[in-house]
Amino acid sequence: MKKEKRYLVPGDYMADPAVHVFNDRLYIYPSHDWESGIPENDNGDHFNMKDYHVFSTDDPMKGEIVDHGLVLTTEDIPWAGRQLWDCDVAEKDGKYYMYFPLKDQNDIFRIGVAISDRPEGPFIPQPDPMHGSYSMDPAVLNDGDGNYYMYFGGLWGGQLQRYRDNKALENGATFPADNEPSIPGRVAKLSGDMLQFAEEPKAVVILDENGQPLTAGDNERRFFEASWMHKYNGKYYFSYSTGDTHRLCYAIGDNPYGPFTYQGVILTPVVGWTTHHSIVEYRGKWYLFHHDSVPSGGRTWLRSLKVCELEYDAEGKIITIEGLD
Ligand code: FUB
Repeated sequence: MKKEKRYLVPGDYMADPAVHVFNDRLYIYPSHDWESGIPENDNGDHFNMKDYHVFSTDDPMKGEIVDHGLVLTTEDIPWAGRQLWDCDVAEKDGKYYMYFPLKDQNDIFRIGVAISDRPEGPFIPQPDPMHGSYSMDPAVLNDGDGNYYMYFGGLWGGQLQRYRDNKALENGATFPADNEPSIPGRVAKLSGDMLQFAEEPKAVVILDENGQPLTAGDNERRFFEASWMHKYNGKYYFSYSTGDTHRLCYAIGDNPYGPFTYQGVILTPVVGWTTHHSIVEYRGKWYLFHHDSVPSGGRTWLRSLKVCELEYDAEGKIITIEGLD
């Protein structure tokens, strides 16, 4: 379906938008791309981000997009190595918790937490990453019953293939055969103080139409990175990027842990290698926030934030949006 779309921050390169409604206002938490000169490779070294800005608006399609400035940089984080990738923010009891992936000084992705009294930051980081955290792309669901769940993980440069049963593999990394179940994303309930996992992370299993887990060879549908969770009509919609096939897809479940049954494509491939998103309801409308590399002339590491409305059909299926529009 052809949609009206808007670039949100034309003056800078921002990617990986996590968007939430706090105090009746939309807050946008993106990655901040820049030209670091690092050559492009499959490990994602060219995504060499080092800080975050926060943006907000009361009308994503037409309103002013307020830049709240720098809210966290790698210089503030005691355990920082490199690469501040996709973050997310959750509110609890008037405090705002930013979850950010960052490589430590051994070049291993961990997930850190930074805290603010305000949704626009600045955010003060905890001295250490979350215990037992690994890989990247954290997305947090506030389930509305006092429980918060973090979804995370990503393949290739995201390092998820280096772990099984929440432990680092001794041989480094293993990918399943094409006919074996794909490597799943992970989900874990957060502790009451929002600073740690309250449990061992579990697999986010996505089933096909026959109730079988999607296989590693099914790269048009299997999970790669960029988890997001939203609820619609009481169902849990887990959405994600398929990475090397460049789609945003989704699967529906009855509870935060799943399993989830594959449903279809939210966004067809955009200009650029990565695709990443969030889905949020605001003042009675649903929106898809994502990025592409059109304004940078296709440079995959210089991405720009975009928004358009998102619609469901009568059965609750998301109507597919064209990425190249
Ligand atoms: O921005 C760096 C990485 O690219 C993100 O963590 C992935 O989801 C992809 O968008």
